[in-house]
Amino acid sequence: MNRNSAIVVVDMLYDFIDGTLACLNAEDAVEHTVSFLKANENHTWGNPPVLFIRDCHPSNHCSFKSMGVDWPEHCVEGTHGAQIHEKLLGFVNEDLTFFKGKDPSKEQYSGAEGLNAASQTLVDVLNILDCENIYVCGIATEFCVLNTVEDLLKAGFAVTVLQDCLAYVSKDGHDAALKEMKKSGAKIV
Ligand code: VGL
Ligand code: ZN
Repeated sequence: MNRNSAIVVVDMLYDFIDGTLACLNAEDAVEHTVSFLKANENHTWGNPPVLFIRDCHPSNHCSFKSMGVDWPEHCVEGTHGAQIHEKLLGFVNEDLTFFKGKDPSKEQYSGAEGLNAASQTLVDVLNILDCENIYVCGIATEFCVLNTVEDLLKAGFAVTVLQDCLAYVSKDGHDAALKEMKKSGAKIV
């Protein structure tokens, strides 16, 4: 990690950890993420920016089974399930928090489609902060992590995926997504 590095934490939200869409390895992924964040504080040049992605849906979101599609209701705006895990709260900065999935008619798996409170995108803010090397962790490997990583690579960032800091819907899906990200140019560590 150097002064041009940043860490992106994708959807480490209660519904994906122990809620309606609880993913495999989620509690361990949170623990490993906290360890990684703590181990990377207080460099000689300061702390790396930590950017959080938050899935955040209206109750009539198009991805819900009640609407005839894929997922149980999850990360409904204002509910406990949509909150970031408490162990990570000390690292959260409002300006570096990006919400996606608010439009009821659109599925948005990629963190790159999210916006912060000032309507900036993840890529806007990474560029403003002069970050080139992006460390990515979060949930779920084969959906939001995969899509976020692919978009960051397309935008020209060097991406490192922290595999101990991932949780997933299925182990096979996780393994396939890691292969795909590696093929696209991400470093898996
Ligand atoms: C996600 C399913 C539905 C994710 C979000 O964060 O990977 N998966 N919404
Ligand atoms: Zn969602």
